[in-house]
Amino acid sequence: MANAIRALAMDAVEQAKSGHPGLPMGAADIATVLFTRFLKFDPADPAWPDRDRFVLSAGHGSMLIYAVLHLLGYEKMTIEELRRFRRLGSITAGHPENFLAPGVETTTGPLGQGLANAVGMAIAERHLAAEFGRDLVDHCTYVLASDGDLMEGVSQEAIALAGHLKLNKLIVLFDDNGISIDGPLSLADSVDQVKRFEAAGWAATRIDGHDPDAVAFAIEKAKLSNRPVLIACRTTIGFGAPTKAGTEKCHGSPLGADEIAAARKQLGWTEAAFEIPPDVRESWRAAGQRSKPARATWNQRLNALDPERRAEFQRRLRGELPKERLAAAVRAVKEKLVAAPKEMATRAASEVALEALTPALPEMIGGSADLTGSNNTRPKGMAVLTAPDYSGRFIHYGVREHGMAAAMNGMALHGGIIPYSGTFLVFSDYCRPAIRLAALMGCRVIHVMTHDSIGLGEDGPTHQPVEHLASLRAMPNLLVFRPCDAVETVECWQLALEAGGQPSVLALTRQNVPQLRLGHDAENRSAEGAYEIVPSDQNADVSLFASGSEVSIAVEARKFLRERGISARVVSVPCFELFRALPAAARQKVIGTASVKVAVEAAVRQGWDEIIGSDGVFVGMSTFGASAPYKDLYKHFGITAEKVAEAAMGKLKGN
Ligand SMILES: Cc1ncc(C[n+]2csc(CCOP(=O)(O)OP(=O)(O)O)c2C)c(N)n1
Repeated sequence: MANAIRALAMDAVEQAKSGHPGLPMGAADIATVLFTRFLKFDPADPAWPDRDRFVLSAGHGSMLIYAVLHLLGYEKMTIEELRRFRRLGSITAGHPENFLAPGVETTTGPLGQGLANAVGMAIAERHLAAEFGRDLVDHCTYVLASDGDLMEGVSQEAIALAGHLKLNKLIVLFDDNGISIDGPLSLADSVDQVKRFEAAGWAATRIDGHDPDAVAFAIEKAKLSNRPVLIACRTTIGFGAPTKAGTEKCHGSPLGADEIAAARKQLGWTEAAFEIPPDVRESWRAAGQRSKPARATWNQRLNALDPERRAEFQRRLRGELPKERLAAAVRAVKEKLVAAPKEMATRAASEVALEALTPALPEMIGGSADLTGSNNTRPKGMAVLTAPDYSGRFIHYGVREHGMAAAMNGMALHGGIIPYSGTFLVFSDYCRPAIRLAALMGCRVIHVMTHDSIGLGEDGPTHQPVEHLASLRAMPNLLVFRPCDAVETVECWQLALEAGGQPSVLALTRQNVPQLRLGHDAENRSAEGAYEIVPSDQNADVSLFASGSEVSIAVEARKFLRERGISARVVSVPCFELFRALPAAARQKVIGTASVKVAVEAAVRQGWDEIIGSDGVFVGMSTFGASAPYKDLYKHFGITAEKVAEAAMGKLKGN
């Protein structure tokens, strides 16, 4: 049965003239034992909520999972798809993409991410089991990880968090083949992975990955563990390839016709390319049916539930929001803010929003990378998720931004949870690889990123984001929100939650900002991404565009201009991506017809030209910041109402 995986991997890579045969051939025995004896799943319902999760963290070995899904009888993974490996329009992409192939739990390829996603999946499982009971939620998360996965820094964050939280239903099978692209691992690494995992609170063992009984015994034992488990499986990369096995030569290129023919001989595999002997196919198909009874009894348990509870569980798993509860919470906060307008930091406004949103949406699981008090992500009364009690809804991720962001992806992919978390905006760089995958996969994860400009003040340029907004805005399918006051902050939270298939970043201030939205708006004015927050008295000479804390500066500049007989309007731009999604005419209406367009943002100009044009005036940053009280910094860098007004007047004169 394992040779079927090997043959399909060799054949598909050969046909595509590209791909990675080494890992599937080396890990075929491990995968066969796992999928045919342990993994709980049903090809007839790849989204069954209580299935075990399998994450191929080493995504370059994609042919392993494609072969397995095909052999098990996943309907969409046909032999034609395997023949079309890595071709445009196939579901067999170069690296596994969860949104293409049912049975693929997460998109992997960037090493280390899958392992860290799996930690999030395992957290989600424990949390939902605590909430809904083990009758409904009781499954394992398995990972196949390679040397590369374990060398990546994010793996350290992930395993440390998993060990700390005692995620005992997380089992990592390490394809311990001692080979990476450059050659033997000894060129670059001498870590004892068993000791490393043990030091992080895992149970760890070393076995022969080509001995099915040893693999089975280790998994059986792992299932009884009270800690997460590493099973280091010693394997030979490219097992079966006569001259290339055990070397980097079979890692990432087709073996070639001669080597494949010789491998077939060595493995005793007489079938033609892409053909599977009937008895082997039958055995695989039978393995695919193993968990049918388990799914049937699970369905019975689900149907026996109190209808309200069942509906809530199903709503959560579908990722559907409780629309009325959400709308009521948003309305209540907006009314409260308008009744007693306050100057406050948008990070504090976010906490006010969370105090209303999190009771209304039990699926929201918060957290912070050791900046809880600064990010304001833990509303009063939100219990901490801990190893003794997984029912808590706040996660202390530790100083592990990358691991946090990747775990959040895993939680969102698991389903039933909307993860949100916190760190400083400048450390979005530390989360970026995981945010990128969230954007690619369409995961609803919400990153609260505070201290969003030089406005954080004394901590200085190491902590002051300058290029981060532009770089995040450059990422497809990511929503970057930068609300200007408390009311916009609540609106942006609502939009982030409602964005089902998109991750969001909420860039929030450390410093206080005035409340600019003083009347109650039933509708969400931030929803169009940009809107006129202060109109001009007459036809505008100047349009002032700004985001976040700089909107109030633009409003001041408008007054300044008015005193000089110049009429200006102010447009708040809380979200470029939503604005860009408007029809051209609507966009044009917001941009307006004033001859002078000025944008103000305490960050670099990049991106603003799509609103103000290349002849527009930009007031912002072009260097790193500095360490000083924030008001001094705004003056020093010329981001003040006077400077904005002067820039507008200068341009008007030039006209
Ligand atoms: C973050 C990241 N860096 C680099 C790569 C490119 N890459 C793909 S596989 C690999 C290493 C291969 O070694 P190993 O993980 O041991 O896999 P094996 O050779 O055993 O298949 C590298 C560097 C990647 N996919 N992701």
